[in-house]
Amino acid sequence: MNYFVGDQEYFKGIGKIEFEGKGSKNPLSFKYYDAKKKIAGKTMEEHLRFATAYWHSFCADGTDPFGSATMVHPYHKADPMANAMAKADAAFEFFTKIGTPFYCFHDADVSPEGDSAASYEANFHKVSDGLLARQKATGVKLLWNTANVFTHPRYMNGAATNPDFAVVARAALQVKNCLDVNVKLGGQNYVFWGGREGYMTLLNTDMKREREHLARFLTMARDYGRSIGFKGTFLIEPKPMEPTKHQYDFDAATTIGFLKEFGLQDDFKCNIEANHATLAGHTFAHDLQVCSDSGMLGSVDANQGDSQNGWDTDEFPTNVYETTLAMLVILRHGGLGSGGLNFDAKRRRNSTDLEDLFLAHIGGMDSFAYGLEVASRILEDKVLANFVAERYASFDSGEGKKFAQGAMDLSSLAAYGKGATIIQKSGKQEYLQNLLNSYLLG
Ligand code: XUL
Ligand code: CO
Repeated sequence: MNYFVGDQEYFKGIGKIEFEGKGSKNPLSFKYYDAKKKIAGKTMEEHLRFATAYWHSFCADGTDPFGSATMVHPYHKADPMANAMAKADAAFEFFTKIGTPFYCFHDADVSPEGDSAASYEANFHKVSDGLLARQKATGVKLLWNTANVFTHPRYMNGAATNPDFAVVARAALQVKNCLDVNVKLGGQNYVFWGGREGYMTLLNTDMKREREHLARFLTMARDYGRSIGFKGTFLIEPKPMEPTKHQYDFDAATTIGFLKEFGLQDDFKCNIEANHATLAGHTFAHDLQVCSDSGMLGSVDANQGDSQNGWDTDEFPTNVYETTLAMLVILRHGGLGSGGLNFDAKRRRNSTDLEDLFLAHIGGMDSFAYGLEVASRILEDKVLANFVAERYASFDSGEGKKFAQGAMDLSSLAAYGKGATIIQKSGKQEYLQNLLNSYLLG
């Protein structure tokens, strides 16, 4: 069987990546990710809902601020539209071989803008017809798409928050087209990441006005999306900084507050990226938990940062401690719903073999599969749940219960406090960390 879609195979010599188990020495095989294996009533594939990110996998060429391209794409063509179609062939060949059931893209990843707004629209609709045909041929689905309203110089002062109305409207043209394409492709979510929605200095910025414009823009996008039949979830992807100094969607808590302030909480949830959470000074699990507690956990950009480097290094996730803690939150939440785990991650710029893209995804998929298995065992045994329930038990009966139910005022609470006996109780952090390790190390 051919696992590629077009006439040409781009990832030659690499077939479908299979589960071979942890004893396998074959680097091009899964050691833990067994798509059809059932865990707590669902298959691994259903729990994890992996997606490949188009931009890092098929567009990025290794360029960094200090060096030029290191990666040669075998599908590269001089003509921009021919290049877009060949890239789509390579992308769907990859999705099918690696076995990610979903993919994600920006408009600019899949389609050339051309030299006018009209060519942008025409090209995008032509390429998206090609993507639809490839989705039908392979069964791969769109987890989400988004508008790239941050790379082009016109967006240097922002997109929806640009001080120039003409630029705000030009960004709307892209978002409208992206929503049209989303509905055409049956997208399950639609993402807003505000890379340039923020500011560099307050000296030139009316922050109140910019936040209001952002909310107005998102409301218009929500209304347009619903009017054309988009039934999925709108997602905001928080990030504290980079490229702007202060981004308005700093972290999950800030974003949820913003959505509630402007009445968008019923249509929008968060897309939590691990390396954005750590850039904001949180752990990945913290931002997932904040979303879960507010019913706002939409989807995940699965990657990891570097604990010595401060910035968004977008590495493939390999840290099974972190993936386990993340899967604990996700399982307790009841799963990702229409969201998924999108590898917003790039191989290093000196990982230049074609097979490196496969190895990177295999590592990420195995790390989350391992995290899923461990987290599921911990939840099944209720070891953490029982400990935490016991820790808060004083709110389950008597005066504590009255407090929790809002049946006390400050005077009665203070009166209880006057006579209360306080017994010191350990938080047992080291005990719990050792327990977690005993599950992780099997
Ligand atoms: C940038 C980032 C984006 C979004 C989509 O840090 O994460 O790729 O995921 O625009
Ligand atoms: Co991201």
